[in-house]
Amino acid sequence: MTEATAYEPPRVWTWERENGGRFASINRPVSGATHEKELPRGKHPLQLYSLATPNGVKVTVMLEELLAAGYGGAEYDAYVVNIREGDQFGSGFVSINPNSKIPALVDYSMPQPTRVFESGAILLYLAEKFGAFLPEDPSERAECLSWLFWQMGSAPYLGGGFGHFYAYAPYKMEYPIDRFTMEVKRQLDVLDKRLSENPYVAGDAYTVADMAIWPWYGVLTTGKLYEAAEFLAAEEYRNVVRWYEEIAARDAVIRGRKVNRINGPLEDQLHERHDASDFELRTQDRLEAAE
Ligand SMILES: N[C@@H](CCC(=O)N[C@@H](CS)C(=O)NCC(=O)O)C(=O)O
Repeated sequence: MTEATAYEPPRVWTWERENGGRFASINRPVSGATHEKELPRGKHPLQLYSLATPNGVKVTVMLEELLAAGYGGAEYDAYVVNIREGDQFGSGFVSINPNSKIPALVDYSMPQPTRVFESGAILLYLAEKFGAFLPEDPSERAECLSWLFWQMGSAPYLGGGFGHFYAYAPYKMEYPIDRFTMEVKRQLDVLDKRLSENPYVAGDAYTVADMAIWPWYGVLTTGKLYEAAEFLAAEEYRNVVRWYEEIAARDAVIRGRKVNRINGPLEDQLHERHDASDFELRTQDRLEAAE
């Protein structure tokens, strides 16, 4: 192991505004709004404020799956929250998520508008609201919720740990990359073993647990997340790859991945989603051609 530059922590930490990391310009050690900005509101009961990151995609896939399954009440308006530009610190967004992270949802079909933040809470809220993608049998439900919460507890090691130090930190450091690579490979192995015995994470049925885990650990195996597939020898997790490919081919997943996407091919970017026809008419390639 190479010797790192010695860092002696001061007695009390102080905030240096520019530490060089990818998100250094927006990250702060305090919470709350930095500016006044109302949230837009569309015509549907469900209003989503998000971005097509792995955490955002979980929710747009769930909403598209609900609509594909015939739950018309899941119609939604989706707006971009550009976290690189600090939109998550606008007063309207902070009022629906005091933690200033996407995704956040407001359900106006309730007696009082109901805010939901944390992607796992949103998936569970929608699954319970519509009675879908969450098993009813108590034992099967427990298995599904165990994997849903496994994702919520595990992904910060993948994103905030591995992804940050492998892809975003201003320079490569062996110790944290080594430590988090070990943990992420262990998590992939947990998942691979589970998927060697079951078609889906919670068992025989496709559930919110798959929707939560897939955008992180599934997409990781393709190299599209942190460009790390080769480094992690991701192709060795054959059951995860099989499960990734099967879910990637679902129509609702293809649609859900496009919503609130502001990077990549223009035909895959649907910045705002207000209607099913938007996938045909309002992706960025169409909008820019019409200008
Ligand atoms: N545990 C949260 C994590 C949400 C999260 O980390 N969102 C990121 C994007 S994937 C974000 O909004 N980051 C903006 C920031 O940290 O300022 C969830 O699952 O909803």
